[in-house]
Amino acid sequence: MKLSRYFLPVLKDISSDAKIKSHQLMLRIGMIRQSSAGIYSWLPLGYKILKKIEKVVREEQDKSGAIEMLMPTIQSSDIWRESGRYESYGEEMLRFKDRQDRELLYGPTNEELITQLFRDNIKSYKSLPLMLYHIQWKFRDEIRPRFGIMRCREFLMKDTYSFDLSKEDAQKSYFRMMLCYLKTFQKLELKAIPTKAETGPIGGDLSHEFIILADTGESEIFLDKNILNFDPSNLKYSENSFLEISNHYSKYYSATTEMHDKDKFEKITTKKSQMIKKGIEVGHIFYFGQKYSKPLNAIVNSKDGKNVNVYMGSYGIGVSRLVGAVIEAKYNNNIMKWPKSITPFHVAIINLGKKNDSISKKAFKLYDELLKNNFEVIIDDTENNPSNKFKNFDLIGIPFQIIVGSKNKDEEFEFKELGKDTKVVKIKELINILEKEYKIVK
Ligand code: P5A
Repeated sequence: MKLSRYFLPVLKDISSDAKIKSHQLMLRIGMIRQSSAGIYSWLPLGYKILKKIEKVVREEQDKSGAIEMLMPTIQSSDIWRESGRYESYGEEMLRFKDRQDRELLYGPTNEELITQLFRDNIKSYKSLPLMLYHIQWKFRDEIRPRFGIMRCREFLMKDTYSFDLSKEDAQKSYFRMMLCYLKTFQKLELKAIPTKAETGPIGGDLSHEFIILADTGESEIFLDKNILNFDPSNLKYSENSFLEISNHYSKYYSATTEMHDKDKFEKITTKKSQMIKKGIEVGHIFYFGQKYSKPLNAIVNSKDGKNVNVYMGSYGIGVSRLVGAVIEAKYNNNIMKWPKSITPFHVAIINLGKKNDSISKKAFKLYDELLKNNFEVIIDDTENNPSNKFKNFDLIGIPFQIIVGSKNKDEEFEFKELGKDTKVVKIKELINILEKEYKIVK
């Protein structure tokens, strides 16, 4: 991509409404623009990152055994009346009528719709266990949308729904998804802590929020430091792993403010291991048993011929919120560095030459060579002054930069990984380094 042909409106001044660094950066480097309160357009750079996060989330879902589908954004009020949530969901639900005077709503979540699909299509225990997910826009008429895409009204969510024949099986599904989430956030270079949480309007009696520690977070959490020592990377999707996770997260304390039990906290943690931190909720999982399958009549025939209301759970990841959460975690001292799994481009070429001079030609030759090797490359071919170019690319956050100027010999380039020292390399070495760095995502 040539920067001169891209749509990357960089701002010098941003509105004072942007209070946290992710909101400020996303406006500054032209990732998003607000179209009305809590509703955003995703410009090319922001959209590219959003899509890459979606891809990481999807890959891990698929590996866990969940199956992708797509439900609509608009739902009928009928099933919400059946579940009893049409009234109780309150003002956060955007309701409207079509030309036939039918009551519709813009889905804030999909428990009802998926339960209806299940009820109408699955009759036997032989189809269980089943996990279905989709990645779809949601609308919640938040009373106070704020912090850009972190708490907005229209947002992208990945929501999974599990169906099991018994409570025990449903709890295995719950921990299967917990493992999947731990692996997903690890791929995004984030440390997310499963924290006991309230179930709110989704309901049920078991729930964890996944919290990323960040001073700008809206949630307060109380935890035992030891909870952080858990590495999910080598765990397979097996009952042993589910047990290991369940043991670890019930052994060490973590709770949101609403669930915090001061006496228990003092009793089972030591002064040295106690932490009280702010964090961002990037995911939330729920086990709610038969809460929806009973009113909506989602019944399967069991092996011994009995009718059983299916046991369910639902599991959400704020895909669009994650873009902001990654920035909160990675952006410091005017330098952003995207995790390699989601960087919008693999490498940036900062061309310090003028139009068609020998430096520019050298930069474009390198650009062509990198494209030929399947890298996603952006080249700064604008007439901006060099210090502006450097400043912008430190904000845009592509992990690797190649600077093409007059300093180096013909076949050599200045190469640097953000936050590290510059080195001089030849093109072959450059390609080798990048290939090694991106072997997972290429
Ligand atoms: C779980 C999946 C649910 O809706 N139903 C289906 C369950 N859970 S939740 O906690 O309410 O939302 C899941 C995740 O979505 C993100 N999120 C938001 N992101 C941006 N703006 C919002 N207004 C917003 N509301 C929720 C969060 O990451 C949350 O964990």
